[in-house]
Amino acid sequence: MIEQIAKAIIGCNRCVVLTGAGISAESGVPTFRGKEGLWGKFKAEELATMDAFVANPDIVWEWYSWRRNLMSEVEPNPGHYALAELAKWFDSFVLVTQNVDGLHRTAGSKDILELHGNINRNKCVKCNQPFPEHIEIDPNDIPACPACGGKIRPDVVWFGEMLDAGVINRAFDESARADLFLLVGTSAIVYPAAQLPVEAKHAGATLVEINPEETPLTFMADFHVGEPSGQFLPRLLQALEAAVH
Ligand code: BJW
Ligand code: ZN
Repeated sequence: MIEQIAKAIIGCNRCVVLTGAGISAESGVPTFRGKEGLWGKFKAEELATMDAFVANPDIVWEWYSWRRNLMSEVEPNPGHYALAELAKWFDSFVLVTQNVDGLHRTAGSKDILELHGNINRNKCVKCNQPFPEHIEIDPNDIPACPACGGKIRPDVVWFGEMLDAGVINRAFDESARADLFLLVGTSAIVYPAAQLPVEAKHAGATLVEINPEETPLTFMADFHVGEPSGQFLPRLLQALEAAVH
């Protein structure tokens, strides 16, 4: 199948990739769902919502501080590096990620759309003004916004919150124009991100899903690769080289 996928890719000019927590799993970042997922231990609704932050800002910050520390210690894996290298095969290559860990940038990817923000940034919960990033937050002494006194929160997108309009609109535009869409390491259940591959497919793109598990979108994929992305993506690069030499 890998040769078939390589052959399909060589005919394509515009690629959009959507990644989720699974691409960073092999770097040691826990995913959200599934047996080993983050939310097996912590309840999502209790942590990744504005209601949770208003009720228990200290608990929410405990969780984010723990994840920040964890993410500051991990490195990109072969899957991230392979995606950075894959860009050279296309006229246009846009990497849309739901992840907040910044590992695609560290791996050298260029055109990145971070749909759910970045865990290293901070902002005011009331007026949204940015607060300096990479500042360690003490969950028991959360800093106040210099402009309005609101509590500082991580600059990520919680359930029930709108995604940045410029970012999500560009992701939809690029998806509608793509001739190849790679869906990598996401459970494809969180919207609007999970709508992007659907748009691409409806506009005629070839859809390739790379995920050891099936998802609600597997049925519409032209190819489903049931392997970890850190193993498959480097092999895909080799198959592309082999196909043109
Ligand atoms: C591997 C692997 C390996 C493992 N290789 N693969 C009802 C009530 C309220 C809201 C809604 C509702 N119905 C719909 C909504 C909308 C809601 C939504 O979609 N909910 C669904 C759960 C139903 N969406 C929103 O609220 C969004 N905003 C919005 O819609 O605005 C409009 C609106 C306004 C007001 C009201 C309602 C709507 C915002 C969504 C924000 C999501 N935020 C989070 C947290 C980000 C910050 C943080 O990191 O803390 O984003 S939640 C979490 O899920 C995180 C992720 O980015 C996102 C997606 O998860 P992902 O990445 O797919 O991870 P997993 O763990 O689910 O999957 C990992 C996959 O990897 C698995 O499939 C594995 O098999 C695979 N894997 N190892 C390859 N080695
Ligand atoms: Zn403020």
